[in-house]
Amino acid sequence: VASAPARQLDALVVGAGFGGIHMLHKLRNELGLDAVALDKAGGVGGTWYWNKYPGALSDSEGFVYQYSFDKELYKQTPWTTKFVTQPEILAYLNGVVDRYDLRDHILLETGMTEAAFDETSGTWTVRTDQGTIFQCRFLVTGLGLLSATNVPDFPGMERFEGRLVHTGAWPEDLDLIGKRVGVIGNGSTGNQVITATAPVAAHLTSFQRTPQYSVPAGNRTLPAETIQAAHDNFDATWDQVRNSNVAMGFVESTVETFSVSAEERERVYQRAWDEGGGFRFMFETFCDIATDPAANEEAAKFIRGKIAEIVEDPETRRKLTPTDLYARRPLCDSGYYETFNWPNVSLVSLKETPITEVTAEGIVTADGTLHELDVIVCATGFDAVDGNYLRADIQGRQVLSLREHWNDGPTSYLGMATSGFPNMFMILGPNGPFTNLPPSIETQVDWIGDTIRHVSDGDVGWIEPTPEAESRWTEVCAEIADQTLFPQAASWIFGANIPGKKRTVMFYLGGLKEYRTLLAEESSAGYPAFTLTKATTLTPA
Ligand code: FAD
Ligand code: NA7
Repeated sequence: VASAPARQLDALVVGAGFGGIHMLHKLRNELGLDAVALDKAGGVGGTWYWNKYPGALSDSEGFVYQYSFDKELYKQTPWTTKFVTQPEILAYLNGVVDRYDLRDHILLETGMTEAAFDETSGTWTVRTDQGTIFQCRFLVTGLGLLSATNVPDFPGMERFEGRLVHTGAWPEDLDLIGKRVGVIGNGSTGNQVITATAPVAAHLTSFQRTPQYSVPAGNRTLPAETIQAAHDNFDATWDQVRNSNVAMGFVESTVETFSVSAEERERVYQRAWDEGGGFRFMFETFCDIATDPAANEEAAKFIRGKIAEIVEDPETRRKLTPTDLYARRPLCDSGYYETFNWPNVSLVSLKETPITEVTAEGIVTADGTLHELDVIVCATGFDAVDGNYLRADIQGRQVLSLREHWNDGPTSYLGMATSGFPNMFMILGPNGPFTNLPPSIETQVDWIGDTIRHVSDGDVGWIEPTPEAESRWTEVCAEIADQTLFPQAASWIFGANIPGKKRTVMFYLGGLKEYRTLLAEESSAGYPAFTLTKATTLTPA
């Protein structure tokens, strides 16, 4: 079969979430380039298109979980609560797409299957699962860092006669009212699904592998004055966000846990517990919870005490109480521990009784119990950061495949570019910042836009980081991570949640402020860590 002719573009954006949408706007409306975006999803919105499970809510506060590049857009955002629900965020992103006339330039239900760089023409050729081909100078990937679903592989799963779903690919027709629901996983997502489903399900069984520390979200309708203040203080708010570490819209603590009395510590933890928010609890209370084991244990003890107060049944309480470090992404909830006091909710500790098989009727655990179910919800997380990159066939210069290049774990320079893959820019690629993500996405989109302009305007054909710069960045990320407790906890932040995946550093934990400084230094110095190949050496496509 003869293939269709390639569509010529200046730039192709893959992914239409927060990252891809902003990038497409930048390329088309600010740089005036001929650019198109594609997404394998049936709608725009990325994470917020896919995760339509009950209870899906941001864990960044709404006033900073949005774009800041357009003050007028910000003023129009109609959110009234502290955290924002999935339908609200999805509606917001659809509104952004329409506001900047992007919809006609986004191809949905179109997945990138292959991308290959041709050194002679200096262009990327991208093939899709729809048989379409694109040829472009710049390839920007916003494939999502929590997007490639991790579906467990228990014996007999194919025999289950009820519905088996993953939260990250939630079917819109699924109704959990009156059903016997089993939820595997109790991370950020599992915690939300469990809490939202218990009130409507006939019975809910939580299959828990590792107990989690969680604090209240404290989600509530905000007073009109608070919302007005966010609009009035737009510049100051975003200035603070960009000059902070986790970019969550609060001032991170500089107070050490043991520099204050035990009574003061209790008061500070309690205030954060009452205010709500996982990131506030971990970073606004004291500065050393994520770095000092003793400080970490002190905060953990406070949460364990709360679990002891909340959960009535001693056996359930024991199973729900974590004993290890408080060093995963900090969770918050809308009544998670309280849910286990409900008569229609039960908890199975998989550490004590692992799942042995799935049958037509439900899940069987090692004690021989058959948990009869109508629906199995896999809230089992994602093959984070590089998952979607490895699912596509991406070839750089000299037929180097990204899979080979990342054989020892995903790497990049500045979280956005990787050597051997010229003019390819990743939004939220490996070793990018670990923050509230929209401000990091905007930082990267601005930098990528400036870099593409630099390459387009000059006599440069392509740009790619040197292998030395990439290795150095990987080392920097590992060194910073090692100063924290995060690598010691098994979580997706270090690739520890996927069976067989190598445990590597996948984030720059140096904070957004420092990250922005490094990016500005790189571009203002004329990209010293990159190789710039002259356009004159290229043959026109
Ligand atoms: P995504 O929104 O993941 O979009 C990536 C898109 O790329 C997807 O639509 C996918 O279909 C598409 N894609 C991937 N591969 C291909 C391919 N080969 N071809 C075509 N299309 C492809 N972050 C926060 O900062 N705060 C929060 O409160 C928060 N809450 C979250 C809650 C949930 C349930 C989840 C899963 C994530 C949450 N995140 C949160 C992280 C969230 O992913 C980011 O905030 C942000 O939405 C990422 O945007 P993105 O555009 O980079 O990626
Ligand atoms: P997470 O945080 O990776 O949580 C996944 C959960 O699923 C966690 O409780 C895991 O247990 C559990 N899990 C994973 N695989 C299995 C198997 N095979 N058997 C039993 N249990 C399993 O993903 P989330 O979707 O909750 O959150 C990801 C991010 O998205 C989150 O940080 C937010 O930013 C949004 P474990 O703890 O590994 O023992």
